[in-house]
Amino acid sequence: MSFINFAAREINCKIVYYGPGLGGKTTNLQHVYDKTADQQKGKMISLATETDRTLFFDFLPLDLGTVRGFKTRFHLYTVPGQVFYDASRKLILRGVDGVVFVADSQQERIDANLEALDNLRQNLTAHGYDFGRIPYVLQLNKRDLPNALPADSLKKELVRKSEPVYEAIAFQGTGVFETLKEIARQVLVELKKS
Ligand SMILES: Nc1nc2c(ncn2[C@@H]2O[C@H](COP(=O)(O)OP(=O)(O)OP(=O)(O)O)[C@@H](O)[C@H]2O)c(=O)[nH]1
Ligand SMILES: [Mg+2]
Repeated sequence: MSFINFAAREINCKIVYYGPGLGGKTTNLQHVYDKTADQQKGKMISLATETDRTLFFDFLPLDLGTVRGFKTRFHLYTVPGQVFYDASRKLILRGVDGVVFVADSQQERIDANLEALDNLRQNLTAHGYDFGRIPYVLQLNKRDLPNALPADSLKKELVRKSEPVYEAIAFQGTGVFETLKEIARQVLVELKKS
């Protein structure tokens, strides 16, 4: 639910990067942070284990211009992908305006992708969101790896509602901003309806 602060003429939107462990969610945010000008971004906050797995979340505030005189600020979050952190994932989805699902293209991660996708739908439902209607983008990450499945077979398994799909190599930055622009666009379309 985007939060509109009339006094400050600000609109705050929340985008959550969801997906299986080690799929590249944190890497997406890191790339956005690295390539965004200082005046457009706030501090990136990461709560991670000593092996760089996300423990609770990553957080990055971004200013992406104005809509009818209101400054639009996007708060990007990632969830921890490891299966046993479900309580955190659920909490982080609270108030979400748009979801990016970062899938791991590797053949051996197909079950992990499907499990994370089911988990996303369950947690959205638990918060009263309709998965069919929430702004949503599917990112197929790790396209550089030799054991990556063909994009078409991944789409067959993972596309749920004719959502836009982007191929990515997050650690090189490929596809990262394309994904972000599309989810931001969808969120703004919803905002203009309300
Ligand atoms: N080969 C390859 N490696 C990648 C790519 N994107 C990310 N990685 C690597 O995959 C590993 C995991 O990336 P993270 O961004 O930490 O994954 P995550 O989804 O945040 O993982 P959790 O926090 O545990 O849920 C890191 O070593 C990244 O450098 C990619 O496109 N290709
Ligand atoms: Mg992470």
